[in-house]
Amino acid sequence: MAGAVAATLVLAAASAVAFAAMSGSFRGPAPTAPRCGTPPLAGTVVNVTLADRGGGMMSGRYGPGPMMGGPGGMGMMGVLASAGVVAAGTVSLRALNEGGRPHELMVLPLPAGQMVGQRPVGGDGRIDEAGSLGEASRSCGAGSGAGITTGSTGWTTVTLSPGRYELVCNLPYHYAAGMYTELDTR
Ligand SMILES: [Cu+2]
Repeated sequence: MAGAVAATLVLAAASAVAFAAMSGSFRGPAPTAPRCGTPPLAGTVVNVTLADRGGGMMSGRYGPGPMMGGPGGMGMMGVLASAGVVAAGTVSLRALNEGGRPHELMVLPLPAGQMVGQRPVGGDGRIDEAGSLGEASRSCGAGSGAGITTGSTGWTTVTLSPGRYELVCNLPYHYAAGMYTELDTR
């Protein structure tokens, strides 16, 4: 009798796990997320996707980020740009958050000889923003704000001289979780 009870419990636990896995695969942007159009943007427009596992967009195409981030297990996150090299000058970045939590997009110069993802992460989980050329962190708006919410878009227009740049999300522990990519200008 005890054996039958134990077997039932094991079955119940197994189906709970299966259900959790199924629910996870259907989790996407919240229905209430603001979908916003963007105005005409100046210069070369680069579309950037901000992603995390919560949005169901996890895949290998989000670059070399580690599987696990900082404290709390932030999981895999990524920044995907529609172009790797664009003409120097006026560049507009249009950032769509396809993840399940808020993100932002910041443009930092990439020093010669340095690869993306190599910036030291401080005790607060963030990298040094000194030298930032601009950021998109406002939902349905330009410039800086409180973060781009799930399903929403933010944008910014910057002037980039020929060189290498790193596009990052600097919300706590997001950089360490893989939220960076390179954009070069010529
Ligand atoms: Cu982020």
